[in-house]
Amino acid sequence: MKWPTLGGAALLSAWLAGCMPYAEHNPPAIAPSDPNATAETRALFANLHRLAPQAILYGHQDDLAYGVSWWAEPGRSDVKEVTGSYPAVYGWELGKLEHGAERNLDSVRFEDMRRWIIEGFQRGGVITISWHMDNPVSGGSAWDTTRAVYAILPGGSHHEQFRTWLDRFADFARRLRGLPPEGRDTVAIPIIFRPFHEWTGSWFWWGRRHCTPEEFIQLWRFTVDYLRQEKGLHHLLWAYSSDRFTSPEDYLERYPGDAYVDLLGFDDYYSHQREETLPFLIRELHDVVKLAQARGKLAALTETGLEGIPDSTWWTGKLLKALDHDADTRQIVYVLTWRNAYTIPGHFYAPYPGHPSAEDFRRFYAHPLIYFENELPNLYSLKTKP
Ligand code: BMA
Repeated sequence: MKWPTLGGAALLSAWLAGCMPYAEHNPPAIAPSDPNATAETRALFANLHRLAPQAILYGHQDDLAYGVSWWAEPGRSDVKEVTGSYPAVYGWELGKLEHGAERNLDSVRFEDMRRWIIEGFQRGGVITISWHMDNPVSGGSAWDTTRAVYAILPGGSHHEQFRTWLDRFADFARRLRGLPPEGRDTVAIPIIFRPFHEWTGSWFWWGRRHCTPEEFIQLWRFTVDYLRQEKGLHHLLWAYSSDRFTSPEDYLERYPGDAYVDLLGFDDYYSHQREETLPFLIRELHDVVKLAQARGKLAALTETGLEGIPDSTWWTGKLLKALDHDADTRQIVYVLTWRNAYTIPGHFYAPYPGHPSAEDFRRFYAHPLIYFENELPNLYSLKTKP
Protein backbone atom coordinates (compact mmCIF):
# COMPACT_ATOMS: atom_id res chain seq x y z
CA MET A 1 0.00 0.00 0.00
CA LYS A 2 1.24 3.46 -0.82
CA TRP A 3 1.02 6.02 1.94
CA PRO A 4 0.45 9.72 1.43
CA THR A 5 3.09 11.90 3.04
CA LEU A 6 2.85 15.50 4.16
CA GLY A 7 4.61 17.83 1.75
CA GLY A 8 5.18 21.56 2.28
CA ALA A 9 1.75 22.74 1.13
CA ALA A 10 0.02 19.92 2.98
CA LEU A 11 2.00 20.83 6.09
CA LEU A 12 0.83 24.41 5.89
CA SER A 13 -2.81 23.48 5.40
CA ALA A 14 -2.55 20.88 8.16
CA TRP A 15 -1.21 23.57 10.45
CA LEU A 16 -3.94 26.03 9.46
CA ALA A 17 -6.65 23.44 9.99
CA GLY A 18 -5.10 22.67 13.35
CA CYS A 19 -6.11 26.15 14.45
CA MET A 20 -9.78 25.66 13.59
CA PRO A 21 -12.02 23.39 15.61
CA TYR A 22 -13.78 20.74 13.51
CA ALA A 23 -12.23 22.04 10.27
CA GLU A 24 -12.62 19.30 7.68
CA HIS A 25 -9.53 18.16 5.86
CA ASN A 26 -10.55 17.00 2.49
CA PRO A 27 -10.18 14.07 3.14
CA PRO A 28 -7.85 13.83 6.13
CA ALA A 29 -4.71 11.79 5.45
CA ILE A 30 -4.67 8.56 7.46
CA ALA A 31 -0.97 8.53 8.15
CA PRO A 32 1.20 9.34 11.16
CA SER A 33 2.36 12.94 11.52
CA ASP A 34 5.94 11.76 10.96
CA PRO A 35 6.39 11.37 7.17
CA ASN A 36 9.26 8.97 7.93
CA ALA A 37 7.43 6.82 10.45
CA THR A 38 8.53 3.17 10.41
CA ALA A 39 6.38 0.57 8.64
CA GLU A 40 5.13 -0.85 11.96
CA THR A 41 4.28 2.61 13.27
CA ARG A 42 2.29 3.34 10.11
CA ALA A 43 0.59 -0.02 10.42
CA LEU A 44 -0.33 0.57 14.05
CA PHE A 45 -1.76 3.99 13.22
CA ALA A 46 -3.78 2.70 10.25
CA ASN A 47 -5.00 -0.41 12.07
CA LEU A 48 -6.10 1.56 15.12
CA HIS A 49 -8.03 3.79 12.72
CA ARG A 50 -9.75 0.82 11.17
CA LEU A 51 -10.54 -0.66 14.57
CA ALA A 52 -11.84 2.60 16.05
CA PRO A 53 -15.51 2.23 15.04
CA GLN A 54 -15.80 -1.29 16.42
CA ALA A 55 -13.36 -1.56 19.31
CA ILE A 56 -12.14 0.21 22.41
CA LEU A 57 -8.88 -1.27 23.64
CA TYR A 58 -8.50 -1.59 27.39
CA GLY A 59 -5.20 -0.41 28.84
CA HIS A 60 -3.61 -0.56 32.26
CA GLN A 61 -0.63 1.35 33.64
CA ASP A 62 2.37 -0.67 34.90
CA ASP A 63 0.34 -3.85 34.42
CA LEU A 64 3.26 -6.28 34.22
CA ALA A 65 5.43 -4.58 36.84
CA TYR A 66 3.37 -5.08 39.98
CA GLY A 67 -0.09 -5.57 41.41
CA VAL A 68 -1.68 -4.92 44.73
CA SER A 69 0.08 -7.83 46.49
CA TRP A 70 3.08 -8.64 44.30
CA TRP A 71 6.11 -6.98 42.76
CA ALA A 72 7.99 -7.89 39.56
CA GLU A 73 6.88 -11.51 39.24
CA PRO A 74 7.29 -12.95 35.74
CA GLY A 75 4.05 -13.38 33.80
CA ARG A 76 1.82 -11.82 36.45
CA SER A 77 -0.86 -9.21 35.83
CA ASP A 78 -3.83 -8.36 38.06
CA VAL A 79 -5.89 -7.81 34.91
CA LYS A 80 -5.04 -11.26 33.56
CA GLU A 81 -5.68 -12.90 36.89
CA VAL A 82 -9.20 -11.49 36.89
CA THR A 83 -10.16 -11.84 33.20
CA GLY A 84 -7.81 -14.42 31.67
CA SER A 85 -6.23 -11.87 29.33
CA TYR A 86 -3.57 -9.22 29.56
CA PRO A 87 -4.73 -5.70 28.73
CA ALA A 88 -4.53 -4.61 25.08
CA VAL A 89 -2.63 -1.43 25.95
CA TYR A 90 0.31 -1.16 28.33
CA GLY A 91 1.07 2.19 29.92
CA TRP A 92 4.59 2.90 31.23
CA GLU A 93 6.09 5.87 33.01
CA LEU A 94 9.53 7.43 32.60
CA GLY A 95 9.82 9.90 35.51
CA LYS A 96 13.53 9.97 36.64
CA LEU A 97 14.83 8.64 33.31
CA GLU A 98 15.90 12.24 32.71
CA HIS A 99 18.63 11.79 35.34
CA GLY A 100 19.84 8.48 34.02
CA ALA A 101 18.38 6.79 37.13
CA GLU A 102 18.13 3.03 37.44
CA ARG A 103 14.49 3.16 38.61
CA ASN A 104 11.55 5.40 37.79
CA LEU A 105 9.68 7.55 40.30
CA ASP A 106 7.58 4.53 41.31
CA SER A 107 10.67 2.29 41.78
CA VAL A 108 10.26 0.32 38.54
CA ARG A 109 13.71 -0.59 37.14
CA PHE A 110 14.06 0.79 33.61
CA GLU A 111 15.74 -2.41 32.46
CA ASP A 112 12.72 -4.41 33.68
CA MET A 113 10.38 -1.90 32.02
CA ARG A 114 12.22 -2.39 28.77
CA ARG A 115 11.80 -6.17 29.05
CA TRP A 116 8.07 -5.80 29.81
CA ILE A 117 7.58 -3.40 26.91
CA ILE A 118 9.17 -5.94 24.59
CA GLU A 119 7.05 -8.75 26.07
CA GLY A 120 3.79 -6.86 25.64
CA PHE A 121 4.64 -5.84 22.08
CA GLN A 122 5.63 -9.38 21.13
CA ARG A 123 2.22 -10.59 22.29
CA GLY A 124 0.64 -7.95 20.03
CA GLY A 125 -0.16 -5.29 22.63
CA VAL A 126 0.05 -1.52 22.24
CA ILE A 127 2.61 0.50 24.23
CA THR A 128 2.06 4.02 25.54
CA ILE A 129 4.52 6.03 27.60
CA SER A 130 4.05 9.04 29.88
CA TRP A 131 6.76 11.10 31.57
CA HIS A 132 6.35 12.85 34.92
CA MET A 133 9.68 14.54 34.42
CA ASP A 134 11.21 16.51 37.29
CA ASN A 135 11.18 20.28 37.27
CA PRO A 136 14.28 21.17 35.26
CA VAL A 137 14.73 24.54 36.96
CA SER A 138 14.15 23.80 40.64
CA GLY A 139 15.18 20.14 40.63
CA GLY A 140 11.89 19.33 42.37
CA SER A 141 9.37 16.80 41.14
CA ALA A 142 6.90 17.13 38.25
CA TRP A 143 4.50 18.57 40.82
CA ASP A 144 6.91 21.41 41.69
CA THR A 145 5.36 24.25 39.72
CA THR A 146 8.31 26.65 39.71
CA ARG A 147 8.18 28.26 36.25
CA ALA A 148 10.37 26.20 33.95
CA VAL A 149 9.00 25.92 30.41
CA TYR A 150 10.44 29.25 29.25
CA ALA A 151 13.86 28.19 30.59
CA ILE A 152 14.13 24.98 28.59
CA LEU A 153 13.13 26.46 25.23
CA PRO A 154 15.92 27.21 22.72
CA GLY A 155 17.95 30.11 24.09
CA GLY A 156 16.75 29.46 27.66
CA SER A 157 19.02 28.96 30.66
CA HIS A 158 18.19 25.25 30.97
CA HIS A 159 17.88 24.36 27.31
CA GLU A 160 21.08 22.32 27.10
CA GLN A 161 20.03 20.33 30.14
CA PHE A 162 16.66 19.63 28.53
CA ARG A 163 18.42 18.34 25.41
CA THR A 164 20.38 15.96 27.61
CA TRP A 165 17.10 14.72 29.08
CA LEU A 166 15.71 14.13 25.62
CA ASP A 167 18.96 12.37 24.66
CA ARG A 168 18.36 9.95 27.55
CA PHE A 169 14.83 9.38 26.30
CA ALA A 170 16.17 8.73 22.80
CA ASP A 171 18.70 6.20 24.14
CA PHE A 172 15.94 4.36 25.99
CA ALA A 173 13.46 4.52 23.10
CA ARG A 174 16.03 3.27 20.62
CA ARG A 175 16.58 0.14 22.69
CA LEU A 176 12.90 -0.78 22.56
CA ARG A 177 13.06 -3.38 19.85
CA GLY A 178 11.16 -6.61 19.49
CA LEU A 179 9.78 -9.21 17.16
CA PRO A 180 6.33 -8.20 15.89
CA PRO A 181 3.59 -10.87 15.76
CA GLU A 182 4.33 -13.12 12.77
CA GLY A 183 7.55 -11.17 12.16
CA ARG A 184 10.98 -12.59 11.45
CA ASP A 185 13.23 -9.66 12.37
CA THR A 186 13.21 -7.32 15.32
CA VAL A 187 11.88 -3.83 14.70
CA ALA A 188 11.61 -0.58 16.64
CA ILE A 189 8.53 -0.95 18.87
CA PRO A 190 5.96 1.74 18.02
CA ILE A 191 5.27 3.90 21.05
CA ILE A 192 2.30 6.18 21.70
CA PHE A 193 4.30 8.89 23.46
CA ARG A 194 2.36 11.17 25.78
CA PRO A 195 4.61 13.85 27.27
CA PHE A 196 3.42 17.03 29.02
CA HIS A 197 0.04 15.47 29.80
CA GLU A 198 -2.86 16.93 31.79
CA TRP A 199 -1.84 20.39 30.69
CA THR A 200 -5.35 21.84 31.30
CA GLY A 201 -4.59 21.33 34.98
CA SER A 202 -1.95 23.30 36.85
CA TRP A 203 -0.43 20.63 39.11
CA PHE A 204 2.60 19.95 36.88
CA TRP A 205 5.22 22.53 35.95
CA TRP A 206 4.06 22.40 32.30
CA GLY A 207 0.45 23.01 33.38
CA ARG A 208 -1.76 25.80 32.21
CA ARG A 209 -0.98 28.45 34.81
CA HIS A 210 2.79 27.94 34.56
CA CYS A 211 3.42 28.67 30.90
CA THR A 212 1.73 30.54 28.05
CA PRO A 213 0.07 28.68 25.15
CA GLU A 214 2.92 29.88 22.90
CA GLU A 215 5.56 28.51 25.28
CA PHE A 216 3.77 25.17 25.52
CA ILE A 217 3.42 24.88 21.75
CA GLN A 218 7.06 25.81 21.28
CA LEU A 219 8.10 23.21 23.84
CA TRP A 220 6.01 20.54 22.12
CA ARG A 221 7.29 21.32 18.65
CA PHE A 222 10.89 21.52 19.80
CA THR A 223 10.54 18.11 21.48
CA VAL A 224 9.04 16.51 18.38
CA ASP A 225 11.53 18.10 15.98
CA TYR A 226 14.52 17.27 18.15
CA LEU A 227 13.58 13.62 18.59
CA ARG A 228 12.57 13.20 14.96
CA GLN A 229 15.23 15.18 13.16
CA GLU A 230 18.24 15.21 15.44
CA LYS A 231 17.80 11.86 17.19
CA GLY A 232 16.22 10.11 14.19
CA LEU A 233 13.36 8.48 16.12
CA HIS A 234 10.57 7.40 13.78
CA HIS A 235 8.64 4.94 15.92
CA LEU A 236 6.69 7.47 17.98
CA LEU A 237 3.02 8.38 17.71
CA TRP A 238 2.47 11.64 19.54
CA ALA A 239 -0.43 11.89 21.99
CA TYR A 240 -1.66 15.37 22.88
CA SER A 241 -3.39 14.71 26.15
CA SER A 242 -5.23 17.24 28.30
CA ASP A 243 -6.98 16.82 31.60
CA ARG A 244 -10.68 17.73 31.84
CA PHE A 245 -11.68 20.44 29.38
CA THR A 246 -14.78 22.50 28.72
CA SER A 247 -15.05 22.91 24.93
CA PRO A 248 -13.28 22.21 21.62
CA GLU A 249 -11.71 25.68 21.82
CA ASP A 250 -10.49 25.01 25.34
CA TYR A 251 -9.04 21.67 24.21
CA LEU A 252 -7.23 23.23 21.25
CA GLU A 253 -5.74 26.11 23.23
CA ARG A 254 -2.27 24.53 23.20
CA TYR A 255 -2.61 22.29 20.15
CA PRO A 256 0.77 22.30 18.40
CA GLY A 257 -0.61 21.45 14.95
CA ASP A 258 -1.45 18.38 12.90
CA ALA A 259 2.17 17.85 11.89
CA TYR A 260 3.04 17.26 15.56
CA VAL A 261 0.20 15.11 16.85
CA ASP A 262 -1.23 11.65 16.08
CA LEU A 263 -3.69 11.07 18.88
CA LEU A 264 -6.07 13.43 20.66
CA GLY A 265 -6.57 12.30 24.23
CA PHE A 266 -7.63 13.50 27.63
CA ASP A 267 -7.42 12.31 31.21
CA ASP A 268 -10.49 12.42 33.42
CA TYR A 269 -10.68 10.84 36.87
CA TYR A 270 -13.75 12.74 37.92
CA SER A 271 -16.67 12.85 35.52
CA HIS A 272 -17.28 9.08 35.55
CA GLN A 273 -17.86 8.89 39.26
CA ARG A 274 -21.50 9.84 39.41
CA GLU A 275 -24.49 9.52 37.13
CA GLU A 276 -24.92 13.33 37.20
CA THR A 277 -21.45 14.04 35.84
CA LEU A 278 -21.46 11.39 33.08
CA PRO A 279 -22.78 13.91 30.50
CA PHE A 280 -19.59 15.95 31.01
CA LEU A 281 -17.49 12.89 30.14
CA ILE A 282 -19.71 12.05 27.16
CA ARG A 283 -19.35 15.59 25.86
CA GLU A 284 -15.56 15.37 26.22
CA LEU A 285 -15.58 12.08 24.29
CA HIS A 286 -17.67 13.69 21.55
CA ASP A 287 -15.32 16.66 21.33
CA VAL A 288 -12.08 14.69 21.02
CA VAL A 289 -13.63 12.22 18.57
CA LYS A 290 -14.92 14.98 16.29
CA LEU A 291 -11.70 16.97 16.48
CA ALA A 292 -9.68 13.83 15.77
CA GLN A 293 -11.89 12.73 12.87
CA ALA A 294 -11.64 16.11 11.19
CA ARG A 295 -7.84 15.76 11.26
CA GLY A 296 -7.39 12.08 10.49
CA LYS A 297 -6.14 11.51 14.05
CA LEU A 298 -6.94 8.92 16.71
CA ALA A 299 -8.91 9.71 19.86
CA ALA A 300 -8.50 8.12 23.30
CA LEU A 301 -9.39 8.39 26.97
CA THR A 302 -5.71 8.35 27.86
CA GLU A 303 -6.11 8.04 31.65
CA THR A 304 -9.03 7.38 33.89
CA GLY A 305 -10.10 5.21 36.77
CA LEU A 306 -11.83 5.15 40.11
CA GLU A 307 -9.23 5.12 42.86
CA GLY A 308 -9.65 2.03 45.04
CA ILE A 309 -12.81 1.14 43.02
CA PRO A 310 -15.35 1.57 45.83
CA ASP A 311 -18.23 1.19 43.33
CA SER A 312 -18.54 -2.55 42.51
CA THR A 313 -20.40 -1.95 39.23
CA TRP A 314 -18.38 1.05 38.09
CA TRP A 315 -16.99 -0.73 35.00
CA THR A 316 -20.29 -1.32 33.25
CA GLY A 317 -22.47 1.02 35.32
CA LYS A 318 -20.42 4.16 34.68
CA LEU A 319 -17.36 3.78 32.44
CA LEU A 320 -18.93 1.56 29.78
CA LYS A 321 -22.12 3.61 29.91
CA ALA A 322 -20.14 6.62 28.73
CA LEU A 323 -17.93 4.75 26.23
CA ASP A 324 -20.84 2.87 24.69
CA HIS A 325 -23.17 5.87 24.75
CA ASP A 326 -23.43 6.36 20.98
CA ALA A 327 -21.63 5.92 17.65
CA ASP A 328 -19.33 8.88 18.42
CA THR A 329 -18.22 7.81 21.90
CA ARG A 330 -17.54 4.34 20.51
CA GLN A 331 -14.91 5.86 18.19
CA ILE A 332 -12.52 6.20 21.11
CA VAL A 333 -9.69 3.79 20.34
CA TYR A 334 -8.49 3.06 23.85
CA VAL A 335 -9.16 3.69 27.52
CA LEU A 336 -6.42 3.29 30.10
CA THR A 337 -6.85 2.94 33.85
CA TRP A 338 -3.97 3.87 36.14
CA ARG A 339 -1.64 1.71 38.20
CA ASN A 340 -2.31 -0.91 40.88
CA ALA A 341 0.05 0.52 43.46
CA TYR A 342 -1.24 -0.40 46.92
CA THR A 343 -4.41 -1.18 48.86
CA ILE A 344 -3.93 0.84 52.07
CA PRO A 345 -4.97 3.51 51.40
CA GLY A 346 -6.33 2.23 48.09
CA HIS A 347 -4.28 3.51 45.17
CA PHE A 348 -5.27 1.00 42.49
CA TYR A 349 -7.45 1.26 39.39
CA ALA A 350 -7.94 -2.30 38.12
CA PRO A 351 -9.42 -5.09 40.23
CA TYR A 352 -7.40 -8.05 41.51
CA PRO A 353 -8.81 -11.54 42.25
CA GLY A 354 -11.41 -11.32 44.98
CA HIS A 355 -11.98 -7.58 44.63
CA PRO A 356 -15.69 -6.64 44.84
CA SER A 357 -15.63 -5.16 41.31
CA ALA A 358 -13.94 -8.23 39.73
CA GLU A 359 -17.22 -9.69 38.49
CA ASP A 360 -18.27 -6.44 36.86
CA PHE A 361 -14.80 -6.08 35.35
CA ARG A 362 -15.33 -9.48 33.71
CA ARG A 363 -18.62 -8.20 32.25
CA PHE A 364 -16.72 -5.18 30.93
CA TYR A 365 -14.11 -7.55 29.46
CA ALA A 366 -16.82 -9.68 27.80
CA HIS A 367 -18.56 -6.71 26.15
CA PRO A 368 -18.08 -6.86 22.35
CA LEU A 369 -16.91 -3.25 22.16
CA ILE A 370 -14.09 -3.76 24.67
CA TYR A 371 -10.91 -5.49 23.47
CA PHE A 372 -8.27 -7.02 25.68
CA GLU A 373 -5.01 -8.39 24.33
CA ASN A 374 -6.40 -11.84 23.45
CA GLU A 375 -8.84 -10.26 20.96
CA LEU A 376 -6.34 -8.12 19.09
CA PRO A 377 -5.69 -8.62 15.39
CA ASN A 378 -2.10 -8.12 14.24
CA LEU A 379 -1.82 -4.36 14.61
CA TYR A 380 1.72 -4.17 13.28
CA SER A 381 1.21 -5.30 9.73
CA LEU A 382 -0.85 -3.84 6.92
CA LYS A 383 -1.42 -7.27 5.44
CA THR A 384 -3.97 -8.40 8.02
CA LYS A 385 -7.16 -6.38 8.12
CA PRO A 386 -8.67 -6.17 11.60
C1 BMA B 1 0.34 9.41 39.86
C2 BMA B 1 0.36 8.56 41.10
C3 BMA B 1 1.75 8.65 41.68
C4 BMA B 1 2.79 8.23 40.61
C5 BMA B 1 2.58 8.99 39.31
C6 BMA B 1 3.47 8.47 38.21
O1 BMA B 1 -0.93 9.50 39.33
O2 BMA B 1 0.06 7.21 40.80
O3 BMA B 1 1.86 7.82 42.81
O4 BMA B 1 4.10 8.46 41.10
O5 BMA B 1 1.23 8.87 38.91
O6 BMA B 1 3.25 7.13 37.93
